[in-house]
Amino acid sequence: MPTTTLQLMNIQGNILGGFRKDFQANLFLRFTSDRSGRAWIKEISQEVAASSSAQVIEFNAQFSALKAQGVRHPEQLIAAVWVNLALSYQGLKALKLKEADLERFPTAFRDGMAKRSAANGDVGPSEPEKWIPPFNHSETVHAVLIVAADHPQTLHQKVAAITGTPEFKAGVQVLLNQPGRSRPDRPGHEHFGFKDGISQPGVRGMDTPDDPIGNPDQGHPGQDLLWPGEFVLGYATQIPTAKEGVDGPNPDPGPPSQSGPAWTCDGSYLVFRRLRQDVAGFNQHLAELAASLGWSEDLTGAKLVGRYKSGAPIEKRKFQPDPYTPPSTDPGDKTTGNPALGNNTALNNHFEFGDDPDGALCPLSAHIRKAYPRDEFTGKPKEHSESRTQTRRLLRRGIPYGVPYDPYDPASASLDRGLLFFCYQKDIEEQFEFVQRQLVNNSDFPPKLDEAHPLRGAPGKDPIIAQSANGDMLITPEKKPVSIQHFVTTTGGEYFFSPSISTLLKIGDVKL
Ligand code: N7H
Repeated sequence: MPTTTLQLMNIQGNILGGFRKDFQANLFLRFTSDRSGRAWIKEISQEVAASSSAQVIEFNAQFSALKAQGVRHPEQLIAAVWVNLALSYQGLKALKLKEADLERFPTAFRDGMAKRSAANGDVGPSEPEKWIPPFNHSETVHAVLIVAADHPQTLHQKVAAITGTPEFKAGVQVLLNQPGRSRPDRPGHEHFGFKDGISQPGVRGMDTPDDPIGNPDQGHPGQDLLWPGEFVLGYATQIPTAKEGVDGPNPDPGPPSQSGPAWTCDGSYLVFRRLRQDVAGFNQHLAELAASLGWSEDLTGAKLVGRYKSGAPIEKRKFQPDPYTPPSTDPGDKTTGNPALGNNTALNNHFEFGDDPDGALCPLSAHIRKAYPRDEFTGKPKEHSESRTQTRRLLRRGIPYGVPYDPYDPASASLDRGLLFFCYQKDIEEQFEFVQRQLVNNSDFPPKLDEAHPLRGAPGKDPIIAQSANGDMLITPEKKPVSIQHFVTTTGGEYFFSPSISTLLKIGDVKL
């Protein structure tokens, strides 16, 4: 199998490494002028260069090694503060990059998120006019500076140092500082209570197979290794058609990813969405839904997401009896959220949906089945489904914002909390927008398989992130579709480009 050499020192660290810090400041910026904006970019490029994918990957490996040795708080032994920068199309324009170069960028990026809102499903309570400033058109966002640290003090110090320089003061205005922080009460879980950050695409040249001889095309079991060009420009991509004789996605390298001018190499498109979560509403709805179905709340939640709150995939539940939870009335349900399974990288991603074509275990429209359908039938010809799906993947880098919901505090329900959703990809239209439009918000996805597997109606929209007020979900083939209410609202967002470190330096030096 051909390998690939990634220019990790030139690729920003949140793209391939992923910051994975508990505290993150997200500064949405406006450049005062092209000259002073570039002067500041020259200055901040040094910080970004010290937060490359090479450094972040190495740090994360050390951190994981300490954890594996039983160190409970590795952040008390090793620490790092990371800084990355991404620019919007309006930002590139404000910096007065060459017009001919700017015109080469794809339409989705040039439009920006607000202009694409109707097709992305951001309507009603999620429409851009209702977003918080500056995303509601009150100001034009030129850039997002992401600063991430293990401790709040080090984060504040770094942000103060960055925003205190003469170059920053002259060149940049902070439109919004949106803090993100992992849940202190349940680290690694998002506000509805589910473990997040479990499944990510494997990247060839970065992730290595657990079993190089027996299973060379997967990192951890079930984690398909993809060509890095799906996420970073300038590298081999996935081939969207099956390879004869190969069960699974086509393992061969496709043509290198290209987008925009030549200087986009080693860069990546970044989608940011500020998603508000109504946790009290979700909890109440879950309780009512569970009562009406005669299931436990744990099982009902798992049916909506595709994983239990512990992270255990519902596709595996028949193999994992859980002695602590009484069995529900669901036929075949012997288990539930076994935490050991949720944390076990040999098991927690090792499943497909093809063996569950009617959604008897995992509903066809469960969140993780919609957002990454694995070997699901996605349309004819059937044999290409899995290879096609691998061209729609996202490197997710989300972090919660706001304090966790406290059911004993009446004032807690109305507080603003949710997820700062970040994801990197080679093509916004073919990846994030495709997932959002053709999968999440499409009640007919996945399509009818064949006459042997007739669906009793449409699978329904994604029960977690579809923005409509409510909708029907085929929660199990044995029952009628159930009415689902939605509790996630878009309150802001933008499309950015995260350039290579050498490109940032060139922008700073006015060489582009
Ligand atoms: Fe989702 N949730 O808590 O229910 N997500 N997500 N997501 N999501 C995932 O596997 C959640 C959002 C994807 O590879 C898990 O890491 C919430 C958007 C994808 O099997 C959980 C919000 C988009 C995956 C959640 C939210 C996606 C995924 C399981 C918003 C894209 C990987 C943990 C508030 C448009 C699927 C894990 C795979 C997993 C939740 C947003 C996409 C628990 C609450 C906007 C691709």
